[in-house]
Amino acid sequence: MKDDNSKQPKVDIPKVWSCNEWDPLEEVIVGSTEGAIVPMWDDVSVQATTPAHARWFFEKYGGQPFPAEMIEKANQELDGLCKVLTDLGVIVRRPDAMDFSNEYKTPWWSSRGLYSAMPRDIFLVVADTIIEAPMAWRNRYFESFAFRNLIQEYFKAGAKWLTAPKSSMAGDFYRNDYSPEVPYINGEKQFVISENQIAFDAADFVRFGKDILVQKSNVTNAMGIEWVRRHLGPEFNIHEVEFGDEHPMHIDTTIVPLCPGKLLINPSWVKKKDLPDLFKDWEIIEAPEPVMPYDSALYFSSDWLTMNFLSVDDKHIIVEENEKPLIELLEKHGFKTIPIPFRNFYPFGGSMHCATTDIRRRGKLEKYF
Ligand code: ABU
Repeated sequence: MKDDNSKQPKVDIPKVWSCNEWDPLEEVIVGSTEGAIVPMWDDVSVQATTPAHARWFFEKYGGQPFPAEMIEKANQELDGLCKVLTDLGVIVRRPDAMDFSNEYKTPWWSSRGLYSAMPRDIFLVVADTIIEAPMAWRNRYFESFAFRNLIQEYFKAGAKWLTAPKSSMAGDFYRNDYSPEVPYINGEKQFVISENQIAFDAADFVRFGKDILVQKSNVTNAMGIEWVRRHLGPEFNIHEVEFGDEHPMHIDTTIVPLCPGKLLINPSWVKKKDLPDLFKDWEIIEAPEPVMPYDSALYFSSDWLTMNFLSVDDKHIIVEENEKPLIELLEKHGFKTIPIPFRNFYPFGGSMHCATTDIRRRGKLEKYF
């Protein structure tokens, strides 16, 4: 995969440095749908967060490549995102090509891979540290290797690199008694993964400088959160939050910080009164209903990908061009939007936030609460 490494970073901050979602973006990894493989429907971890309306897609294509036309259209949109970022002066890096159709075996199970489309799920950059998540889907066990050359390059340039212990993902890691139809038992949210081994995806964390919010989900458990907390140490406060998403997997369609003091919330899952006290002095902005109908090609996600945009800095936000109500709302609140087509990427399970991971944002590690 070609990337643009021709521009050299300004050197007065580390090569890898990102503390929040809104500081000026200087370098970013953008994923790829090249070689993407459709998961099997009978995979319980996939079923737990997959909309029932998408079952036909997994039954038809499970274990096979995504249809070529879907891959091509999504990759065109990714290339468009890369061009917009490059034109804004952001250095864009891309993963290596990897054959996700190869079946691999561990002592407990076998699987094919998924894709390298969503680096946000794998890598959490906290200041100068890249945290590589252990993941919780078998088809994502080796996904980080598509990014390995990049991460090694960043390591050689001085970044810290923590890789969390991977779960065996053996049968007892998943809960046989879990049913997506029963999201709560006695008021307690249920998840398909157990607590018997460490698990988290990076996209269940959202960074506000020295405070980081995280949710338990169908890919992130309490042990995983504790692992991150201990490794980041006392300089950081890791706040566990829970909202109304019945099948949570990744927090970046639930709450999205826009800049210090402004938080966008998904009103169908987050009630203002349920936000942690941390936000008592923040302006809370409710996102408008998504434009894309939920019965369409959203195979892997909720319809709230509308909120899964990418901030270039605290005033400029790259958004999906069809999300007119969101664009209007953001502009009303003083942000400049940069609309681009990204609808064809949605069926892979995310939008621009998922499709990227920050490598460098120019700013300081601060407290915002
Ligand atoms: N990977 C982000 C998807 C979150 C959601 O389904 O809303």
